[in-house]
Amino acid sequence: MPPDSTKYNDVDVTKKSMNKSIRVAVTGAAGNIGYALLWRIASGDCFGAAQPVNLQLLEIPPGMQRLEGVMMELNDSAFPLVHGIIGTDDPNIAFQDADVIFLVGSRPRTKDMDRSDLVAANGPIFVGQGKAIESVASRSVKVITVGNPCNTNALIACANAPSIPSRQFTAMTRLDQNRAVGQIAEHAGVPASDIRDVFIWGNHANTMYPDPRFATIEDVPVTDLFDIEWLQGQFIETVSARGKAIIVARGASSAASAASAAIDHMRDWWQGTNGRIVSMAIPSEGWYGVPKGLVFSFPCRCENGDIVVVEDLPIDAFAQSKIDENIAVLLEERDAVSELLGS
Ligand code: NAX
Repeated sequence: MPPDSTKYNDVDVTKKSMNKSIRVAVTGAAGNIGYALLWRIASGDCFGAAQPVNLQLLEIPPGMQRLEGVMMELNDSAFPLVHGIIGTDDPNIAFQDADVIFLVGSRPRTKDMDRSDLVAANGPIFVGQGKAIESVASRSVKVITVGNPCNTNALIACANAPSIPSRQFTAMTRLDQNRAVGQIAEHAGVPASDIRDVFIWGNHANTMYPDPRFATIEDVPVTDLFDIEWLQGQFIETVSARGKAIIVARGASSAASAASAAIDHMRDWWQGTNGRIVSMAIPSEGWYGVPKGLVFSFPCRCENGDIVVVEDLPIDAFAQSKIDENIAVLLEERDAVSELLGS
């Protein structure tokens, strides 16, 4: 091994081959998703084994003591790729020069809340955080919104950061995509790695449409393998109700799988998808008839740090009805938060 190299916790740390450290901000860092997410970022799963990170962690004041504990544990993990950690309750400090921001922190939905309560409770958080992004983040920042209702929260953050290009704001539907892949893999008795090009249209909500029409298992179309009744019935129902089923089974909402999906989303955006189609909710530019600006999950590919919507897929009557249903729900959510979208 060269003299400036060392192997530590199974990562080869060769200083000469390392990139310059990037600043990665995570909000809600002391929450359940944060607890799973931070270790995956720190180990190199997201940005690669040659990419050091400075972690900039945001909590609200009641979460600061828990955050201190999380930071102690991160320190105790002695990750070679972690070049610094700060914890703060001020978004202007957490987002300072951030290259990547994971917007996770927000209130999870409780039994007594319906979707409009959730929009009302969490929307204002993303006004303040959008403004902080506008003021202090890197101009090329990549933002993923996980906190629910994530599509509309991304819209609010984006609207409050007018000088950052809107294509740098995304919301996460990757957990829904991964759930769809998991269902197909289980149904076919194959590993998830054999399946490609399943993706989600629309909103991260129970109206989402997991589209299996272009999916393949080892190059065989999924539509040749499974009957249409299952693909348009139980498959969609299971994927869209999966979050609730996890809460019933575990007594708590999905956290490890959500963190894993956030890593998949950002890793693909950062490192590319190598031709695969993935789901990302991004501000529409009118693709597939989705009104401009609405943060909507589309089939995407990533290359050179950019997200490109796959624009030429045929839409049948069933898919169109699902897309229309999601447009209607997202327009309603947009109307409900209109006063949070700035001028
Ligand atoms: P937790 O309640 O465990 O953690 C949330 C953390 O955010 C808490 O530590 C809280 O103090 C902090 N927080 C609240 N407001 C904040 C603010 N203004 N700034 C910074 N931090 C703040 O929830 P967790 O299970 O981690 O879930 C986080 C969010 O992800 C929820 O909104 C949840 O609904 C959402 N999810 C989104 C998913 C998706 O696929 N898009 C799936 C999983 C999850 O349900």
